[in-house]
Parts: sequence; structure tokens; C-alpha cells
Amino acid sequence: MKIAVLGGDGYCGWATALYLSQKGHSVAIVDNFLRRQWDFELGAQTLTPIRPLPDRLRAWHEHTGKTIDHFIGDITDYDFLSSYFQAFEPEAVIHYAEQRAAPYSMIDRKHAVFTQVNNIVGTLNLLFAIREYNPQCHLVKLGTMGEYGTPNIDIEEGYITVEHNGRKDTLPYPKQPGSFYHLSKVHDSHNIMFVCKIWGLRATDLNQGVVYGTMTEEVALDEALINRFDYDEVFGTVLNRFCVQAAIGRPLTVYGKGGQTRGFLDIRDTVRCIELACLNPGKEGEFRVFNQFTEQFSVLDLAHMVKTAGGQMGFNVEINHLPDPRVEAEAHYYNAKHSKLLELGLKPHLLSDSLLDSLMNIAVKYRDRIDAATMAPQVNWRSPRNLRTQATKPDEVLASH
Ligand code: NAD
Ligand code: USQ
Repeated sequence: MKIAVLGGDGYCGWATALYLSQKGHSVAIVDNFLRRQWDFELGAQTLTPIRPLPDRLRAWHEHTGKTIDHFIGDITDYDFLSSYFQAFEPEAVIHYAEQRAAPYSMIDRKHAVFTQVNNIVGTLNLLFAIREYNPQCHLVKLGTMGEYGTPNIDIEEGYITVEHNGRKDTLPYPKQPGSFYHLSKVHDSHNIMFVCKIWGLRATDLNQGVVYGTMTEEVALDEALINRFDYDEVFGTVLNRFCVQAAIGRPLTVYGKGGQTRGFLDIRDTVRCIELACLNPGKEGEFRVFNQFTEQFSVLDLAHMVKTAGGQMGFNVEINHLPDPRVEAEAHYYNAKHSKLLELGLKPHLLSDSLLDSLMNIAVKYRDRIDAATMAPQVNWRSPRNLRTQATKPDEVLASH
């Protein structure tokens, strides 16, 4: 298939582009390097030394003989997106190209506005481009499990059947997102569902849990292909942060009681889920929703797993409970369904089998690059600030460096 990977220089996108290319698909990446600029803005960097995109693509070609095309531009620019669609004519579009950090969206007004404009306008442009250039094209959109929040009932896959005053209907599952970023995903989902209905487009919304791991078979081929591993307070996800903290002898930063439970999956399962969605598109006019995660853990469960794994490697790992900078339930019911991708053939990798290899070893290998100053939580949901006011377009950041 001809598959577009929007956001292909980012964490999930890079692993996906290589995996699909290795499987024989024709892949073209789109990215505007915003993610790399946000590192400049925040004074943070990935633990792993990622190379510039052209170097990465050259290394991929040298190792496999395969070529991945790349188009540099901003998907909120419709002229750019149109020219990309006309040049590449994708049969499926994987859409990762959004601002994805909840804390980034909660820094202040400017970052909240930037996140929602970047994400919602980018997705809207994409919907119009699909309609204009190839209405048969299958949109595979990355949503998030955080769209649902933490209701006190089971979470279904996208839809729930409700009986009310003697009548029955199947309706979109209620959304209770917990940040301006997570809200942007809900707004995207509504826009996508609407155009499936009015224009007959076909889309799969993958409500993904927190992704962990850096290594996939393809990335492991060469150091020049290495993927991101973020651990700073804004872009670092909880498990990455705990592994890095353990590797430098810092106490693990559990926010509040640590009962916050989320769905998680290995990056190797992310790329497989994407492939499964592409190979099994829905019908014209169908808006499918899959919950894309394999296991659920509380933050405190993860802290204990890292403590044990660290102990086996000779680290004395302490667990700290910090006041929660977010507004979220710290102890709650959580049971989210996730059977649709398993039915399509997903065989999950389990955290208990890969934690040491995928995460702790990477954290230890690149320990000298860890900057502990970027670790303490400073963004607070209750008190947005104006300390960091850049919320950025690339040209603005580049001008300041
Ligand atoms: P990432 O920040 O590493 O990658 C996103 C990429 O998109 C970056 O390379 C960035 O430069 C690019 N981008 C952003 N806005 C763009 C624009 N307007 N035009 C062109 N390119 C743009 O993020 P990720 O961790 O790979 O996440 C990818 C997607 O998956 C996001 O939509 C995120 O919400 C979703 N997701 C991620 C996780 C996770 O744990 N990482 C979990 C659930 C869902
Ligand atoms: N947490 C801690 N200590 C830390 C960091 C985080 O206790 O040092 C807690 C948070 O308070 C939260 C949980 O860990 O309760 C998860 O936080 P996270 O930063 O790992 O993940 P989150 O903000 O939910 O966002 C990440 C990705 C996002 C994706 C989402 C999937 O950045 O792109 O959408 O995971 S989900 O969580 O299912 O919404």
C-alpha cells in the first residue's frame, strides 16, 4: 500500500514508518520538526541521541535498500498538505502529527491555544484533503484512551448502548478528558465522525494508551536509527521517567497516591496495531474506534515494577509521593475494553517480559546524557503561568536560537 505517515519524525511515527517500509509498503513521511523545536523551547532533550531525519533515512536505505520519502511541512498549511496529497496519492494516512503532551498544553493560555489550533486545524485540513483528493483513502487517526477519562463504569470501545425511558440507542461513549491536549483529541474525534457521516469517508480512531519502549526490530538495526526516549517533566511519560530516575539514583516521582490507572502498550505493538488497521479498513462512511493498549497498570504498580527491576540491576530505588500537579482521580475504578485489535490478530508484548531490556538498559546505557534538572514537575493544572510564553511555530523558535 501507499501509506502516509504524518508526524513520521516523532516517536511513534518513526517506528511506524520503518516497520511499514520493512513490510514492503511504500511510505512517505510528513513532518515539520516541531517536536525537535519543543525540546529547544523547554531546554530538554531525548535520552537517546536521535539523528536528523535525512541521516536516519539514509541509514535506513543503506541497511535495507528501501527508500522512505519525506515531505517537510506543516499540516495546518492546507496548500502544503494539498501538494503532498497530489504528489504521493496515499491509500492510507496514519495521522500522528499533533502536539501530544498534556503538561505542554497546560503551561499557560498560549500553549493551550497552540495545542488546540495545531491539532484540530491539522486534522480538519487532513479531512478536507482526503475528501478533495481521494475520498477512498483510509484515515488511521491516533486518538487517546485519555479521551474517556476515568468513569466509574467499564469503558467500551468507542460506543455504548444505552437504555433511557424505555428506548435504546448505541451512542458515542461519553468523554471526560483531563487536559487541553486530551480535549483536542475529543474535538478531533467529533470532527472525524461528522465527516464520515456527511461525506462517507472511512476512518479508524485508535484510542491509544501510554506507549513505552524504544527498540523495534527495525530501529535496532543501527544506532543511526535510534528512536526518541523522553523523560523530562513535560514530554516524558511516566514509565520512561521512572526508569531514568532509577538509573541515576533519584526517587521515583509518583504523583499523589499513585492509584491513577492507565492502559499501556509496547511500541512494537503500536506499529503492529497500525498495520492491522491499515490492512483491515472499515466500510465507506464508517467511523471505527479501537482501544489500542494491551495491559493496564496504576502508577504505583509501575513504580514497584521499576523498583524490582532496578534492584535486580543493583540499584537501590526509592519511591516518593509528590503532591499531584494535575487534577485527576488518584484512586478510581478502571476497566477498559480492548478486544477489537486482538480479534484482528494482535499478539501483545507484555511489560513484565520487556521492562528490563527495553527501558532500564536504555536508561543505563545513556545515563551520562540525563539532565536531572528537567525532571521536577513544574506545570500545574490549577495555576497556569506565563513563565514560558513561546508556544511555538518553528520559525519563531529558530529565530530565537
Ligand atoms: P511525537 O511528538 O514524538 O511525534 C509527533 C510528530 O508530529 C513530531 O515529529 C512533530 O514534529 C510532528 N508534528 C506535530 N505537529 C505537526 C504539524 N502541524 N505538521 C507536521 N508535523 C507535525 O509524538 P508521539 O509520541 O509519536 O505521538 C504521536 C501521536 O500518537 C500523537 O497524536 C499522540 O497524541 C498519540 N499518542 C501517543 C502516545 C504516547 O504514549 N506517545 C499515546 C497515545 C496517543
Ligand atoms: N505521573 C506520575 N509521575 C510522573 C509522571 C506522570 O505519577 O513523574 C502520572 C500522571 O499524573 C498520570 C499518569 O502518570 O496520572 C500518566 O502520565 P503520563 O505523563 O505518562 O501520560 P499522559 O499525560 O496520560 O500522556 C501520555 C502521552 C499522550 C497520550 C497518553 C495516553 O503523552 O500523548 O495521549 O499518554 S492516555 O494516558 O491513555 O491518555
